[in-house]
Amino acid sequence: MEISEIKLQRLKMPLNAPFETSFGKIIEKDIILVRAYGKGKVGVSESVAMPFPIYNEETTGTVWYMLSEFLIPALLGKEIQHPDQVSEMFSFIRRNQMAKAALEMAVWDLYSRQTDQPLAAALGGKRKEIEVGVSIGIEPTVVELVNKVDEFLREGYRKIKVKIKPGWDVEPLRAIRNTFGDAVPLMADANSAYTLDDLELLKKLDQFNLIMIEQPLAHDDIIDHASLQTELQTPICLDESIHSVEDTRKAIEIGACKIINIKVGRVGGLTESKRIHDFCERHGIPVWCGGMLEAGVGRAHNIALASLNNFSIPGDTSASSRYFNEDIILPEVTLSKPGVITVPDTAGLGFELNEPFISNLVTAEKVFKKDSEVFGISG
Ligand code: OSB
Ligand code: MG
Repeated sequence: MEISEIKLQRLKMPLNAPFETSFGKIIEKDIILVRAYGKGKVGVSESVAMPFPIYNEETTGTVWYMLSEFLIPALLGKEIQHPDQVSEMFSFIRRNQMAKAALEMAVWDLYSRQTDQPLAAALGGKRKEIEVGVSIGIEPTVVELVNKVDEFLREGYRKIKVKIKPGWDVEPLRAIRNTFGDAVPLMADANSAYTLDDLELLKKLDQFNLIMIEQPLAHDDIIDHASLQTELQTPICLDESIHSVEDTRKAIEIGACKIINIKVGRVGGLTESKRIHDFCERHGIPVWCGGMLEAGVGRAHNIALASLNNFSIPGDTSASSRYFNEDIILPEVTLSKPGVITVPDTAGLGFELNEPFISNLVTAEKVFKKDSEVFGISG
């Protein structure tokens, strides 16, 4: 396969409600939609970087820059046999996983459309449907949080994840357990808001029988997480600390976690996601598919990935309506039954772009062609 043309579009998309975490509040999505063209087909993907470097060091702007200056030139016009080669072609560039993923995922979609198979099948996924959960931000009050949990449990979501931070941890978790009981699959995500100085507080969370606690300590740490895990009954799940299968191996080797959250953007693409999945499967470590408040294209990629066997814990890929009044794909992502999303069985992502809606959201556009002419309205 050869990629003859790539189009980038930067889109601003309103969220239907602000989403607050320990690192800050997100009020709108600022994404880059990537289209890769080859042999009459087009593959699409979506950059998941935030507009500010608060979850990791990348931003929508740095992804645009890395794609334009380095990644697209490295790929355009090159003959490749399989999308697994793309991450190799990008390996000379340090880090910038979200930028790399944005392009690599479009190539995966293009490949699966060209070979006329669902992306899930191209990745080796066997599940026909995936169980999903929902991630709930830090709410203004415990009552509002409990109401949200109630709403999502009624929709049948199979896992409730709540964001925590110092001062918003024991009380909200206790309220949820007191209201809904011990059977609700519940977890907490701290987004690196604690240190080992908070050990006594973190130990108190064991009483809530959480499925896991996600990334309690620093975004760049595995050592302290390993010490913490020896003190906690609750399994630790790593998110921010894991960027590759090598990070995964080291974290598991030292006992820093018992579960891994795989985000395609954070690890540089679908090939690396699969490697992490396979490594964890061989080592008896369950994985689940995390989210970055993706619009539909990113959501569709997550659904395909989560069809792999070792995605045995419900992920964060909720229905489009969780965050958006209208989505950039058609049909939008819906629950086919309570807490379940059906994996599409048509070629590629199995969703089409909602072009009229997208054209209203575009703030910048750039087209790259094989002969290296660049066209764009801005950059
Ligand atoms: O830590 O998992 C996270 C959203 C943005 C950045 C980081 C995270 C999240 C979420 C939301 O938890 C997951 C989703 O619903 O997409
Ligand atoms: Mg997280």
